[in-house]
Amino acid sequence: MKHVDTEHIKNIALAGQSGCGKTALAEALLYRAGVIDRIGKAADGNTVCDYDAEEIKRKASINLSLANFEYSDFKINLLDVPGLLDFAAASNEGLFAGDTVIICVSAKSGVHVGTRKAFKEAMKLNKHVLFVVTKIDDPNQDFYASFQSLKDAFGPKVCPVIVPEIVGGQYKSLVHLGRMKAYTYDKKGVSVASDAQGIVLSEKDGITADTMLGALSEAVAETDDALMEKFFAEEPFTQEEISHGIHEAMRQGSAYPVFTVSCTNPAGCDLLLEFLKYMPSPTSADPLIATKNGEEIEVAVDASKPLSAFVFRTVADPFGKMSFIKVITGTLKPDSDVTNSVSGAVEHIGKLYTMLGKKLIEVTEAVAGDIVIATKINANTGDTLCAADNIISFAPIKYPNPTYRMAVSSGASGDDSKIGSAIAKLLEEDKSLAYEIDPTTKERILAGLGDQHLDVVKAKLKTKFNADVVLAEPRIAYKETIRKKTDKVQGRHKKQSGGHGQFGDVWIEFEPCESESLVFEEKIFGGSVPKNFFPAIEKGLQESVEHGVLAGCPVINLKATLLDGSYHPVDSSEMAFKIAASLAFKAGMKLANPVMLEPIGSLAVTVEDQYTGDIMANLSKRRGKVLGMEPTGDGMTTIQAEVPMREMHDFTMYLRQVAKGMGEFTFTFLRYDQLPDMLLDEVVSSVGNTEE
Ligand SMILES: Nc1nc2c(ncn2[C@@H]2O[C@H](COP(=O)(O)OP(=O)(O)O)[C@@H](O)[C@H]2O)c(=O)[nH]1
Ligand SMILES: [Mg+2]
Repeated sequence: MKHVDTEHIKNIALAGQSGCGKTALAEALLYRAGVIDRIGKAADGNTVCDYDAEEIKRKASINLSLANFEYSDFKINLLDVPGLLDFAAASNEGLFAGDTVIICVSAKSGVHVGTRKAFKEAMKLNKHVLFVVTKIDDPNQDFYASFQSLKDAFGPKVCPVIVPEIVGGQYKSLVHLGRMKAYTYDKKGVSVASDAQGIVLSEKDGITADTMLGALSEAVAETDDALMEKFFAEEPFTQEEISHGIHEAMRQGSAYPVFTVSCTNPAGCDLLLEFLKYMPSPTSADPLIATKNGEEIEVAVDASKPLSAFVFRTVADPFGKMSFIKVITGTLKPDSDVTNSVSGAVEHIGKLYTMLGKKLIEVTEAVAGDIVIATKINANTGDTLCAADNIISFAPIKYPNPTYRMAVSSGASGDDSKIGSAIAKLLEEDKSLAYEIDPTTKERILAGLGDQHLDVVKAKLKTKFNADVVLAEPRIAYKETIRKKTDKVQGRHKKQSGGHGQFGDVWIEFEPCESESLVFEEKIFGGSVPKNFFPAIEKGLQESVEHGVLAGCPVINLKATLLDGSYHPVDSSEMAFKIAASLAFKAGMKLANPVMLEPIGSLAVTVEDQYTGDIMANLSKRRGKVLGMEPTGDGMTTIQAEVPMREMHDFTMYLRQVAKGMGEFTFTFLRYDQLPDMLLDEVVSSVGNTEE
């Protein structure tokens, strides 16, 4: 690849609902730019961007992939972002690296959850947005309804640039409103242009090229006072003014241009490629937040400064790592030493590559704004690589909270110890995955964004690290306690077998207490039990509280006081007193009104205002208690509640459905409450079933 400067780099993220044609658009653009000579299909598993075995199997993107190519004087870095919400971490990384976000929308169905989500994320990061309506060749297209759905969802800034001429329900040509030319395409995506003046674009919707030009002109007028005056005077704009105006409007963020394409029978891709060069360069992006010497600074893309670069994605495999790096300042060179400001280590950069799907192509440098791949370095996602005299750390990318939890084990056959190290590798590449061992149930818990996410994690553990795992709903860490103080209860162990006998006899009083772990006291007068047996008695009780009398769950908030007992000078032993204590425990618990406790979590769930009613109704079905509601100021509301943990396993998937992909929540353990009686039998039998 030849040298390109920062101004000639275009980082473009393709985002939107899964299935809306992002991977297909990347394919069509690569084809039209002459990089590939045939268009692959998701259904055939042969696209450039969906090359991972799991993507081919699922016929959908699950990873962020990169396609670099040159077009006229420009280097285009296309980032194909997965649309499925389960893989939102990859989407956040893609939107971080892209300077322009192309949001794809299908002409068949218009705006979806994934469209809104992509738009919202792009707005949060202040990226430039462009809409591309795909599938115009489909017999079921309804472009003008889809276009209207864009306007309804994203407002008057949605601005038509390339729109179709629909005749008899099918698209006939694509009209470039700036040029007032209609393009008809052959099978290879080569077009012939004709005059579009006065043509009817959709008879059904009563739309002509002139009405659409009016909408475009309005957006253009917004960019400049002189143009606005001209617009109000109803003087037509020159082509030059329109063309310049669209680019300017996009740069200023005062318009979101809409293009129309077919990705499979390529049409409109030539016009989109031409437009790519007008898209903002990396220097137009908002500066990044970083820390330097403990102070927060802003860093803009600038090739003339010393090196700083951000690792925005990592791919782990057993043989080493592949790091995706965006250079922010300076130039990153192969065979050079850089400092990792997060780990403090000096890292040697070997070769550098650009990428075309899975194909690596060696490059000799990466200037500020460019995206490259380094292999076999130690850096992790979120690390900053910088010059030794310019130690800075960029703020990490924000990731969604992993809330969907499953217990992971090697099943009947395998070796659980292998799982931990394989998962540790995946944690390096996937920032929306979490792993912990539950302190009570001792289960290994994997947390991710949803069932598909963990399903892919499971498949990767197998294919990459040869670890076979089984996922199951996590057990709930129930506990037991007592509600009543007992009188003193006897535990007497006496056995006469042959020579030596065994004898231990204790009287213990049990009562509830504040402390979670067992409190043991003794109030023995006159040596009815010799002191040296106290530790054995306490140990007997400690072991006993591990398994309560209701369902065998740990007993908490219990105080035991040793009041009396008796001993035998020959037959008494530590073991005998330990057993006596456990007998007293068993007898005492039954008299002390034992109850089951369930863990309660503290929930903070944020959704768009209109869904709060649904969520509150649902939380009450989950036996939740709503404590309060607070608007967050951007059309969202946070609901605070306390909900039993056993009712929350499927909340992630529920919330996604109800909140249309826009909800988020945190849920953390708060305390134990008594389990309602009506659930006692169910819980006792379920705990019994899982206890081996
Ligand atoms: N007819 C037609 N099919 C398309 C077009 N774009 C995408 N598709 C098909 O729609 C499906 C989903 O496309 P894909 O690119 O994988 O969607 P993604 O999830 O957004 O990456 C695939 O079967 C594509 O072949 C298009 O412009 N026309
Ligand atoms: Mg895709």
